[in-house]
Amino acid sequence: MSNNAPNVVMIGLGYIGLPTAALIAKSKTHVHGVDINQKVVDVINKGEIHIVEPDLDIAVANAVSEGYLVADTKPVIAETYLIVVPTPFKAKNEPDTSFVESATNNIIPLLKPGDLYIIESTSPIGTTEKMMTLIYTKRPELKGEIYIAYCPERVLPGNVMYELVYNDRVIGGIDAKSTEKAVEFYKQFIKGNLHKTNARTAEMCKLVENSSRDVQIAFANELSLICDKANINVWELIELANKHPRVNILQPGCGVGGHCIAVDPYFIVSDYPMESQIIGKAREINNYKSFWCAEKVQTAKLEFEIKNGYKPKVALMGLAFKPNIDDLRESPAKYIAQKVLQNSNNEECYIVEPNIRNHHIFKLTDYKLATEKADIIVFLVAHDEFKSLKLNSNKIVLDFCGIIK
Ligand code: SAJ
Repeated sequence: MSNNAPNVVMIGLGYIGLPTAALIAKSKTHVHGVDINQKVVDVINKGEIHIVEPDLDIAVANAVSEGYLVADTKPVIAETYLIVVPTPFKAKNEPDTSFVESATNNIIPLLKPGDLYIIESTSPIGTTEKMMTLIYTKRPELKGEIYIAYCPERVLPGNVMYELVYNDRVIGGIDAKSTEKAVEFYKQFIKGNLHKTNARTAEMCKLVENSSRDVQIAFANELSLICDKANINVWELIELANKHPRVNILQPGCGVGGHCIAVDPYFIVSDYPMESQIIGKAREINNYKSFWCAEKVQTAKLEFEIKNGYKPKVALMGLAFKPNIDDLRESPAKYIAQKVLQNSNNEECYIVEPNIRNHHIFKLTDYKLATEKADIIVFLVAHDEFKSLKLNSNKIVLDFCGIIK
């Protein structure tokens, strides 16, 4: 057990802040974790966690029991301050940096010469400079006396504890000495390479990584729409095109979900609407793909009823935002299921999500039972379980994610 004053204050104990706090504490650095939610603070101080992430439970339990991680609703004096709070959206897809601003305001009275202030939250370009101005306006005597930098994370949910250590990081200070200071800090915990740049480039780098993926998925989704009209199997087409040594097309799906790829491109589009034509269009295409899938289901139901004289039973296979996870955040499959249920004309509809036991809105059905009973089977998410299903040939199958290819 250790009682020293904290070296690090971590503001925001969510999906990234808590694993990062636990990682830093593991190297016997004292971390004072801050969250506005008292329940989160209480759970962590018991050595428990409030989010699902492999190996995080053990890391937090150890950090708390050894006295290197303490959670609180208020920051205290430290040497390094990390801002890892959400940057959500206001109306019209404009990023809301008020959490970053409020976290910064809370630590401004605590800052002293020599301190290091780092933002990790995904942020619009110029946020770090804006926070620098905020700090220096309230504490002009600190001008040039503290270090300010931006360092985004790029971990994959489900593999956070590994990727936090081994992924490369991009670190951009407001000046060269801030960059150096931040690199020295991260060097203590990170084994990946640390790449130096300025704050604006580091901010843009995070946004560009996820926008690039969104644009590539939009290309695959656009191909799927063209192929549907042209009567070409898009999965076969992409497999063949990817035989080219320098072509690597991603997979179409029922849209793009999650909290990053479907969101971050708007940070660029909202500030640079005239210039970000492809980035903006990719968002539109990927959103449209979900709408298109829902319409396809509707058309298939009507055609079935006209042909057979009775209403079809429909199985909607998958609700998660991507394969083999239980996370429904910003899920296009969930959006499609909701739309199909809204348009329902009393047909029986089986909702399937093998990674979730119960859901407060959707009544879930076992995936094998649903495919046996349904007349129309709609594959929304390419979960592994679905790939081994033996489907009766009299079923109508709408495969939006490449299960039967
Ligand atoms: N998707 C497709 N086709 C594909 C690949 C993905 O339709 O070929 C869809 C998925 O089904 C899903 C969405 O895109 O709905 C996003 O999935 P993802 O696996 O690309 O990304 P996330 O949101 O789980 O995590 C990403 C990660 N980025 C990449 O894999 C490039 C992670 O590295 C980032 O740190 C994270 O976003 C983040 O926090 O920004």
